[in-house]
Amino acid sequence: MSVDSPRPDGGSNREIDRKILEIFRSRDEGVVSGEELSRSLGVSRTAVWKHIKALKDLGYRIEAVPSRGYSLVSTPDILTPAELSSGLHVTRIGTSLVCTGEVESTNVLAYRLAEEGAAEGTVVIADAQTRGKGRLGRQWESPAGVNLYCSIILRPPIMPLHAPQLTFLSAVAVAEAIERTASLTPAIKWPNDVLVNGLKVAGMLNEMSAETERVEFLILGIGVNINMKQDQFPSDLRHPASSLAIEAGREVQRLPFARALLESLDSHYVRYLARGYDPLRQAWLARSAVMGRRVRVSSQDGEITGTVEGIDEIGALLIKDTDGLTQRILAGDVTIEE
Ligand code: BT5
Repeated sequence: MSVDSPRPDGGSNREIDRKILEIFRSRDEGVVSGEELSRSLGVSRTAVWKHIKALKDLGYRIEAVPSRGYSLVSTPDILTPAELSSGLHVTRIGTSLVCTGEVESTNVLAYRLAEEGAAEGTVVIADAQTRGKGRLGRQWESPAGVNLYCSIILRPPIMPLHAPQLTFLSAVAVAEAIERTASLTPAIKWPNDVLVNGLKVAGMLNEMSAETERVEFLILGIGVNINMKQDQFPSDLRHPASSLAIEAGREVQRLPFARALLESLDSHYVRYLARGYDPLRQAWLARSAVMGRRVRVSSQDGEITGTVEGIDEIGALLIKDTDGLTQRILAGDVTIEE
């Protein structure tokens, strides 16, 4: 696993931080001597001390245990490559992690890295976004320290026509991560808003660079409201929104959530590459908030009202309209009517 990004405090040598944390966690009592750290890592005692200090600055509580060494007392809920990759079981998505403090938009950064040749599965995560992007030029409110903002670089060997299939990957993985870490019941609204108790807790923005016959890369942008408070939401919400913490009635740790998300993304993507779209489509349908429901869809072509019959082989929404005809919707905003 490569862990290769500048860390939020501007330092480098993250690999050593990661190893230090790994050594602490491999101990039952959690106490490790400075000498042992220095020997295992092949660096001087002074270097060990500097790394311990840097970890403390990031919020790790590391205490000196007289005449025995150091003890890791607690871990902050910060999204760093060292923490994310600790105990992470992935083979593609999340094998390279880029974590930064504040960025304009993780999608913009991921797009640039992809143009520069970043590998498939590279994940860009930011603590805050100054100009988080929603769909169609809208803004995504992205305050610091509370939520997850991430973008995944994929290079699937598929035609651009089939790229919308992968938009479902994010929604299914977010829904699974919510089930696993927040004990809530999520539902997916087409194409890929994730709702809890009918309120939007996550949004996705996918972007693509392609030639006629070939996808060069896809960027899956995922924003999840994890611990955002009521007064942090914009007042002009398009869809009633909430956060996992508000719905669960307790704080939700970002780290385990992000790990669960990456593992779900990875396993569904690996399966997609091996077995195609159908398992993903089934997983999406199993969590759909719109199947069989009466909905109104507004798009560039106007509005259609009807009952949702399913999604087709490229991800278009199928609606039986009021005249009994099946309409195929490729893009639009869905409102559930009843
Ligand atoms: C979306 O757009 O739902 C896509 C959001 C994607 C955000 C992620 S964060 C990581 C990655 N990097 C980016 O720059 N973007 C992606 P849309 O369906 O157009 O919804 C946008 C609308 O939702 C806004 O116009 C607001 O009304 C509302 N909104 C803004 N911030 C929100 C938030 N944090 N939670 C819920 N609703 C929000």
